[in-house]
Amino acid sequence: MDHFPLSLKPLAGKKALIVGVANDRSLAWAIAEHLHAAGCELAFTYMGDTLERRVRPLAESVSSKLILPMNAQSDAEMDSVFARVKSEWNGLDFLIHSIAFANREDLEGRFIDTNREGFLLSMDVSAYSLVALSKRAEPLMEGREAAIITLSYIGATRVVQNYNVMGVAKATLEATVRYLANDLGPKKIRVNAISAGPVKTLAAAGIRNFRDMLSKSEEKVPLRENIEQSDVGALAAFLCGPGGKHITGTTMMVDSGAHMMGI
Ligand code: 0WE
Repeated sequence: MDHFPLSLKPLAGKKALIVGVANDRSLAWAIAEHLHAAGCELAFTYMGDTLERRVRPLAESVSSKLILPMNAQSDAEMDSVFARVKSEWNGLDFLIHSIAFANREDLEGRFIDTNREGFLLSMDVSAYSLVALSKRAEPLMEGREAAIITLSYIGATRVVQNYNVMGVAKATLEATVRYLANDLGPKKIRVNAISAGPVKTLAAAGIRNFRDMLSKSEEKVPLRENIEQSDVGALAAFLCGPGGKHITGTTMMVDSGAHMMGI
């Protein structure tokens, strides 16, 4: 048995759509770099002109020819993205979903103060978008041993001060992963979440006391060091490769062991 086939580009010829790169610190970008290093061809989406200016040079640095606008709240824009992916690639192996949003005022104070609009906005962008994208990816992924990966956080299952409505949205996202994995399993499409420890990205910038949170967690976690973006990239590449073949419906923790500690 050839347990360790030698291949420098284990994902050569595979195609991935990456949703959620904001800049070179993004978890989605670390995943893109790892998939690119494994030989994968990449497509990217961005939301708005400001992010386009950040995403386009990054995408071009990995020879991406598909750089497309997409607001996660727009069905029509999602349709356009998948129409382009179909016409350019006629198939898709991997979908990376790395987007979330809550109103800034909903990421502090008491969760109980979340209003209907803020709650639904966070759910729509952070959780429903995975359903909407997976539905469109399904016909392109059939017969390819494809994989869908999303990003979560421990606030989904434990109360994290100030994470508030995002925690509820991430709980929904993790349950969404299980139901999608059940629906798509018969088509050999795997669906998993990566739950990452805190990292300094644009999404974390401006979160109150985030620096304190990082230094506190570094002192307390079993491995005594915070994660890096590349830890998430490496796990995503593993899940997309042969090691992930029978892994679906899970949330994998990349958090230096934080999740299993009491208090
Ligand atoms: O999921 C997240 C944050 C996602 C996020 C970030 C922002 C900042 C800007 C969602 N919506 C917004 N809206 C904005 O206006 N993380 C895992 C990072 C994060 O955010 C926190 C954390 C951690 C960790 C918020 C409170 C407490 C901890």
